[in-house]
Amino acid sequence: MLAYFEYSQLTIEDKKKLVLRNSDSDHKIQKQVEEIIAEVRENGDRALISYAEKFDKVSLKSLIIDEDEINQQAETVDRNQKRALEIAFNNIYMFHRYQLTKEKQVETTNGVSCWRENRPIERVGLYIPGGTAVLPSTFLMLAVPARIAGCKEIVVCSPPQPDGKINPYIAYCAQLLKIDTIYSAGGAQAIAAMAYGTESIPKVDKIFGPGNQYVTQAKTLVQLNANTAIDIPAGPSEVIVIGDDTSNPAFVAADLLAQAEHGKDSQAVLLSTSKTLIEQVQQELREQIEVLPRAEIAKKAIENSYSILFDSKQDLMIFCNDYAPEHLIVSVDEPEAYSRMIMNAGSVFYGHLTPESAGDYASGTNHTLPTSAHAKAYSGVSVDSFIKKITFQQINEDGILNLGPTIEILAEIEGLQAHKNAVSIRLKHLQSKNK
Ligand code: HSO
Ligand code: ZN
Repeated sequence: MLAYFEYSQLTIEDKKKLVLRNSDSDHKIQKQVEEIIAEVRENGDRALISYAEKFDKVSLKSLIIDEDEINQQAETVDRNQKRALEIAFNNIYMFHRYQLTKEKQVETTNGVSCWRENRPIERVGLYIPGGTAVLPSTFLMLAVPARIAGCKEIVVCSPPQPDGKINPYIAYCAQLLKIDTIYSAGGAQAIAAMAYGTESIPKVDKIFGPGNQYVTQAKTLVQLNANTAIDIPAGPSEVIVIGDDTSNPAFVAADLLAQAEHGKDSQAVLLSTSKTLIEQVQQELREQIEVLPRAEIAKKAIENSYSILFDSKQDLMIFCNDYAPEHLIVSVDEPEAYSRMIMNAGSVFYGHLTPESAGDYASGTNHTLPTSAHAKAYSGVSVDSFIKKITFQQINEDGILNLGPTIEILAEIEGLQAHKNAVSIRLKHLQSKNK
C-alpha cells in the first residue's frame, strides 16, 4: 500500500522526483480567484453575501457575528471539551510568551548606540477554515501569538456553517481569546475582503491561516497586488517519520495515518534503517486504516506516499533535509543521534511517546508550519510573525567625533557628497563650539 524504495537503488532523478511535492499550479484556479477578488473589491459585503449563498449554501443577513451570538454558541460546548480547549490555550500561551524578548542596546563605537525594539503589526487577519474539518486549534495557534505580540486589531474570518451560525468550538476559542467579533466569510472571498476591506470587514496589514488551493491562490495574489503581507506560502500537509529497529510499528503507522487523514493530497513518508520495521508498518497501516472514519481520504494520501530503506543514518538525513518536511517525527530510542544532522524541518518530535498530534493541539508549539520544502528557508508561525523589529540609534558628541571620519571616507568612495556633508557639518559645528 505504501510504495517501497531502497535508497541504494535510486538514481539522482528518482531522488529529485521523490522530494518534489505535487505543486500543481492550476491557471484555471488563478483566473477564478482573480474574478472573485475583483468582485469583492467592486461590491464589498454584497459580493460576500452572494458567495456565501453560492459556495456555502446559506443566506446571510449580516456578515458580522457579534458577542451575543458568540456567547450563545460557546454555551453549547460541553465541560470536558471546554477544559481541553483551555488546556491547549494555556500551553500555547505559555510556550509563545517566552518568544517575546527584549534585545540589548549595543555600543558599537564609544558614543554610538544601536538597538532594536518590537512593535506589533497593528491590524492582522486570521483565516480559520471550515471545509471538510473545522479546526478550532488553528484559531488558537494564530490568535494566541497575535495577542502576545499586542496586535491592536485581530480580524477573524471563518466560513458560515450550513445553519448560518458560528461553529461552537470556534466561538468558545473566541471567548478564551477575548475576540468579540467574527466575520462569516470563507474561501478566496474572505482573503480578498481582509486585503481590501469591505463595509463590514476591516482591511488588514497581514493575513494568516491555512486553506484550500483557492485560499492559497488568493493569499499569493493579494500579497502581490494589495501590498498585504502573508504568513507562509501554504501547501498540503506532510510528515516524515524516521524509524529503526527500536521503533514501535503501531505507533509509526498511527502517526502516518494522522497525517494522511488531513487530505487526499497530504503526504506521509517513512524513512527507515530497518527493513523489518517497514514491513511491520505496512501491516499495521492495513489494519489501522480500515476503522478510520476518514479512511477514504487517508487511503488516497497513503497512495501518494512512500517508504525508503537506508543503509546509514547519514544518507537518511541527506534525503530528509532535501525533502525539508513540515513535521519530522524521530521515533527511535536515541533521537539525539539525528539531532545535529537535522537542518531543514518545520517542527520536530523526538522519541516514541511524542506524536505529531501533541504539537497539532496542545503541547504548546505552533502547528502553522512551512510545507512543500519551504522549511529550507521559512520558520513556522510564532510571536515574531506578528511583530516588526525597528532599529534605533543615537550618537553623542564622542560618537560623531569617533565615527564621523569613517563615514566621510565611505561617502567619498561612493561619490555621495551630500552624505559626507551631513557628517562634516556636525564635525565643524563641534569644532567651533569647543574652541
Ligand atoms: N497537522 C496540521 C494541523 C492540525 N492538525 C490541526 C489537526 N488539527 C498542520 O500542521
Ligand atoms: Zn494534524
